Amino acid sequence: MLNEICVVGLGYIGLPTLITLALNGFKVFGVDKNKKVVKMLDQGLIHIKEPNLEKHFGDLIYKNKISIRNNLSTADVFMICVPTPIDNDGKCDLSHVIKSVKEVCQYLKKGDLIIVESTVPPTTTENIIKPIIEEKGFKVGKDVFLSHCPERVLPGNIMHEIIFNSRIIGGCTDNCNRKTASIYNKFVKGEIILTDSKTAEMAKLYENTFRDINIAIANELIKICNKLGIDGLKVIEYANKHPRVDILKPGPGVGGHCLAVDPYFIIEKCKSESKLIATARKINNSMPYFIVDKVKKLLSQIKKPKISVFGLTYKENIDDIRESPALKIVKILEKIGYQVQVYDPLIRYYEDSVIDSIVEDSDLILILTAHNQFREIDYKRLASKMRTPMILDTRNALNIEDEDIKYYNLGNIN
Ligand code: SAJ
Repeated sequence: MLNEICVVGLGYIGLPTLITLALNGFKVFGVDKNKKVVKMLDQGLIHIKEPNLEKHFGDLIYKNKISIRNNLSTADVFMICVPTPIDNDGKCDLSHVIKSVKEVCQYLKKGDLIIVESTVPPTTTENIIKPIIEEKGFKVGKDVFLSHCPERVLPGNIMHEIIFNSRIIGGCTDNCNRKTASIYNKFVKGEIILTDSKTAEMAKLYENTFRDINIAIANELIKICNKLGIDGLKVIEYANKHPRVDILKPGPGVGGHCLAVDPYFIIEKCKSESKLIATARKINNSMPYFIVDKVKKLLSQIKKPKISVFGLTYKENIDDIRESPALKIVKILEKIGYQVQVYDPLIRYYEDSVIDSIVEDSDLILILTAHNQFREIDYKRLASKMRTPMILDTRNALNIEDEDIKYYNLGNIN
């Protein structure tokens, strides 16, 4: 019987997974190496911002339905949700996964199940993780069970998607699939697909790669239209009226721990076959420089320009700044010598009056993330405080038509 589940790694995926399992009646405990995180969680406080997480978590901790620990111990199921960042050579850094699997092996007993939810390069489960377990004398599929079941939830909507999205289970054997499905069947309302581990690994990577390539199409279109003096945003709007066309949104670049990272896990395995993927990455990585060039042009006639950046997170309405193109843009602007002030109410709390002091005497509001709050701002009032009332909206989040404000987006800036 698979009675107790240990979730290893309590970040953006592990914590919501732990909560969902507990809400669905599983006996669970969570382990994280970060002592600060463990201390916070143990007090019922959450270290990440994600809708509907805190209210459930506080309640579960209060009712002793979840315990948080610094170290592993025995369990029946181990779910590995640790990060797989990219290293300096552009390759997947598997060290957290490998370390976690080795630690799990110290507590492994016959009948246990290990599920790797972390995103990994294709063949990792079979060629790297399985041998670590078998080295300890366990036969995978007979003594213990191993599957890759990639997380597919969208930050900002995790608690919904963790239940309603379909799941791909890539077990090392049919037995591994059966055991793994018996866990997800209890809380997933989407389809549960059973396959082998390398197919599951690749499907996960290609979902994000598909999106990255499609965003690159939108970003490249903006550059082309810009050169030809065409409003690229209008081109996207009109082209998308075709029943089989759906061009995504152009912007200042692609961030986050998924789209900006996962494609490299394919490139590292098959460099000469993945030219389109690599080109898309290059296009998306070039967008911060494209934006900086536009900013330079807008401010070229202004002495000691001051820029107010709105939004630092990698996308709207979340507090995550990992791989955020906004960070890169701010860094370059500061290096050039511009005076830059950042306003991001999702990262820290500001008194109402702070926004006024941020835009005071400013020459440009540069919108890099489309938080909902930014749509509710009275820009006419803010413009009256600026030295040069100019806005560059890289996310096409606003639609300002006001003769007192020079409003630019990626469609009308040349
Ligand atoms: N972006 C654009 N234009 C768009 C859409 C997104 O520039 O039209 C940018 C965003 O601003 C952001 C980046 O792309 O910087 C990524 O944002 P996202 O919302 O596309 O995706 P993530 O990284 O937050 O989450 C993705 C999701 N994958 C897919 O939608 C295929 C999610 O389902 C995955 O679980 C997650 O990656 C993950 O963990 O792999």
